[in-house]
Amino acid sequence: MNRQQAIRAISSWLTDELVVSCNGLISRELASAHDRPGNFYMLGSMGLASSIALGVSKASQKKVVAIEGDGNLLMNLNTLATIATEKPGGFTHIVLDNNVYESTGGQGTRSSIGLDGMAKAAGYMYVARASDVGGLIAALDGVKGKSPAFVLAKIDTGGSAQPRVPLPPQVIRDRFSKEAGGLHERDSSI
Ligand SMILES: Cc1ncc(C[n+]2csc(CCOP(=O)(O)OP(=O)(O)O)c2C)c(N)n1
Repeated sequence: MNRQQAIRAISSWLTDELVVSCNGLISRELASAHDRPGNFYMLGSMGLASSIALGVSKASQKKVVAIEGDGNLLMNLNTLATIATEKPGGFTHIVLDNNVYESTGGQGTRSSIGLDGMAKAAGYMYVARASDVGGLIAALDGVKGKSPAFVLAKIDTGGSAQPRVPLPPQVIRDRFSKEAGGLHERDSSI
């Protein structure tokens, strides 16, 4: 399974969830395969997709999905402890693990320690691992309301390289906020 196949499988599983995806090739692939107002593409900093998703989950009634790479999760491992402790409802955390920082040239990460084991130790209510498309769909179907849920998709490197997300950050923010029920308005009134 490569990134494109994994993103397509995730896209076919999605219903009306809000999705926060990490920077780099993962957001490019999602924007290419399944762009929708309910997607928030983190264009800049690494490590923040799941933390942003947690904040969104606390401010919205909708279910939330975070999609990030192994390098992104390793940059902010605290997020596992925070999400498991906060216990958001309807929260699914998906990691596409290719064991490298592919977006910047394929430097190796240290994901072989087992990110799913870390999520389990942190206290996620559901943890599954998949390495092919059928397994990924089964892992996602297994979430069934268990939250927070963690799905580790082992993916191969390579596959298509999509163009940059063709939307300005303000457009991504504003349409996502509207879809989420006004996160932006709520934040700016604090
Ligand atoms: C704080 C920060 N450090 C470094 C970068 C450069 N950078 C962008 S994407 C990326 C690799 C992301 O790796 P991973 O999450 O494993 O996803 P993959 O690229 O393999 O799909 C790096 C190092 C960045 N954008 N922000």
